Amino acid sequence: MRSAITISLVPETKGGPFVFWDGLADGFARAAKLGFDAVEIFPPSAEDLAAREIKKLCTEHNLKIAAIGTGAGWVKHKLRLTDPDATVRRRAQEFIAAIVDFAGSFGAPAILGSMQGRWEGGVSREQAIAWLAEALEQLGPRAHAAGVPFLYEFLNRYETNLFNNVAGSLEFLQTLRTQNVKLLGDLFHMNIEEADIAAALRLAGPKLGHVHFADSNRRAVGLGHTDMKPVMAALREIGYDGYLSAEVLALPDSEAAARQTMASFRSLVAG
Ligand code: LER
Ligand code: MN
Repeated sequence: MRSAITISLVPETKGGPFVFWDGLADGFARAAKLGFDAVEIFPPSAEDLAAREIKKLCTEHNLKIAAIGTGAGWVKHKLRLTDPDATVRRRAQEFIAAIVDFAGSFGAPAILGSMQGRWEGGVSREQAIAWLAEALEQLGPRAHAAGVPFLYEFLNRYETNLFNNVAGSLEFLQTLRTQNVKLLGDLFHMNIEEADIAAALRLAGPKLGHVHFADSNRRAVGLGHTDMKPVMAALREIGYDGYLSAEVLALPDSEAAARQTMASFRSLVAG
């Protein structure tokens, strides 16, 4: 398993669960100094990312891109894959596709989290799920062309009413033709929704594509009450060899959250 840490380039998400906030050069330098393997980037859009600058930073700091998030499509642009308006759904899919392509060129997957939206108002659950499936049937193969999976992140009940746990998400993925959508298990959401996080990870098995490494309270691992021993045992048991990517609050500050994450990563992965 490899370590990663988040950099948000979206001022509108200030106070959200990202560690570094002061631009790519700053985030890369600080991640490298603490010994992380990779960074996960949360950009305003694909167009706001400069491939050359990122290539240079990856080389200079010997860091990989773990994944790129699409959440700004919702937070900043109010785009959701399950919006009742067909134009909004189409723009949402294009927004994500551009990030899939950009991330793919770095050998990294894109993440669908909050842009999945929710079913509500005149949109039935069946309809919302059908729209989500339709989008994933495009995005999965698109990511496959770059040799990476597309990551579907189930969220806790306060953030979506589509899928909140591994069991429901897996059942949904099994209805898709594409086999290239993998699950992102965010340990914060899982702490809220799963009866047993370790059992849920075992159930996900080879379908687990990425992990958001966060404690019960969205702080760095070690600063909440999630029992990480069984979680790590489950990840080892399923042969998970992806990233543990810190999507956590910058508390008490970015540097301390990053250091705490690295200390936890080292003791849990080596232990
Ligand atoms: C996205 O990765 C996520 O976990 C959301 O809870 C952030 O709003
Ligand atoms: Mn997450």
